Amino acid sequence: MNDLRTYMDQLANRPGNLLTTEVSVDPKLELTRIVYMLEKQNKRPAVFFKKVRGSDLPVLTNLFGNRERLALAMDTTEEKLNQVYREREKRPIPPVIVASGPIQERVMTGDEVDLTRFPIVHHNSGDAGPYITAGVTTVKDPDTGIRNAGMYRFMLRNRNQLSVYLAEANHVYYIYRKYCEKKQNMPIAITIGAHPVFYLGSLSFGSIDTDEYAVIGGLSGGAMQVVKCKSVDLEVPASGEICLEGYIDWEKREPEGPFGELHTLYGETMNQPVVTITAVTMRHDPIYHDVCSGDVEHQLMGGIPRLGQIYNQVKVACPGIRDVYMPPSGYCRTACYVSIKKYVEGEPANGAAAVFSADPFVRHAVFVDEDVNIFDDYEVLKAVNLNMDISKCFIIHNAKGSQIDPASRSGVVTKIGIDATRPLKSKFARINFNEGIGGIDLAKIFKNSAVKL
Ligand SMILES: Cc1cc2nc3c(=O)[nH]c(=O)nc-3n(C[C@H](O)[C@H](O)[C@H](O)COP(=O)(O)O)c2cc1C
Ligand SMILES: [Mn+2]
Repeated sequence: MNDLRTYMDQLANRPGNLLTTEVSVDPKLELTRIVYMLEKQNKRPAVFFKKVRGSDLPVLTNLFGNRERLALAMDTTEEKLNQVYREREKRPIPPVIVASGPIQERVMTGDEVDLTRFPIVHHNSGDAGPYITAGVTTVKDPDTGIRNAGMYRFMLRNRNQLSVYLAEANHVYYIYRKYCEKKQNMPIAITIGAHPVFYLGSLSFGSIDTDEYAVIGGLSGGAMQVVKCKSVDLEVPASGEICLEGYIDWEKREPEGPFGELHTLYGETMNQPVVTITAVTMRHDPIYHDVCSGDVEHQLMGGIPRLGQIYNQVKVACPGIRDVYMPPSGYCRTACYVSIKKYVEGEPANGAAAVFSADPFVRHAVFVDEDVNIFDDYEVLKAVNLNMDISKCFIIHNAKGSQIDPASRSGVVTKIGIDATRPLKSKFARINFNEGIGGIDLAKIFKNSAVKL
């Protein structure tokens, strides 16, 4: 796995993909407004703010703002991104431990820890405070010792404490519950800033027994080099920028939020665990990485890693599956489009059940025939409007969803599988609009028309 800087150099050679500025910006609201303004103009560059008020560190944000950059992170093209991700995900490569790495060039412990010196971004005015949004958190299952990684947001509380939101659907929540049952604090390591493939792999949607570091190795085509943390029994990428080491208190829960969520609405204040930071390690000149919340990048980057697992599970129900996609119109979470070559009637209902089992966040699973382009909402909607028969829709009540989904009741949702495929045996034949047009010359026919063609 390369480092973040190598990747930024690659971006610098791709027009429209990396903007930099030396003008000092405020990490409270101003920084995010700049990204949102660019977004409104349909521009989605990563933005590198070299000077940020109140901190010595620069901030990189919106790194994952388009699929082109996500594909580049995986050394592939946008067209092949989904397929490449799910294929490489199946070939994990375990990490190797190395003696030292840039992420530990500087080490601060005890009273030296001061989180307020980082340019932690306050994204939106309704947020409860500044939030770390681009941290990959690593923990270990206390029973199996298997490593788990994922992205969870952290609210700044004071010099050495954060609040963390652990969604009940995620592995980390189950692991945290195991520690609580043992009345033990859960050691954690938060890596801020690393090559984007590290982020994409941490978001992989495999089983709880999968070590996401091995997935990252598989995605990048080589073992990840990791260093042992200084104050906890965990490992982090040697080539990372910043690491916060500490633990989640098994007893303490305090109000966290509101926070402007990925679907652009503010969530409710929730009682969530408290994190104490015991050590900070970083490079001599670290880059602080941020993900712009409520923005396309949050939706896009989290969407892609979910698709591989959905694909695999649906394939059991629908052997003729072609591809899956979670469109930005559903915030890359609530809706899932699946294209299949249907061999047997009923496959879409079984397939929808598979989608829901693979990803608790999906509420609407839409199945279409293979000739429908699932990357085009309009095409999918046309298939729904033409073929959907409500009596054949598959509804599942009271299922596990997402607490921050506005349509959920404390995380419990009702889901629908929509069969928008054509019946295998239909009495309706399709019009062929190309039939017999070979000999027709429009210019000749309308040569004398009052209004020209
Ligand atoms: C930018 C971003 C922010 C996220 N924030 C959170 C969060 O605050 N809490 C959470 O539980 N999941 C959050 N997620 C989703 C998890 O990272 C994701 O579901 C991951 O696969 C969970 O891994 P795990 O099941 O191994 O714990 C976020 C994802 C992204 C892309
Ligand atoms: Mn996991």
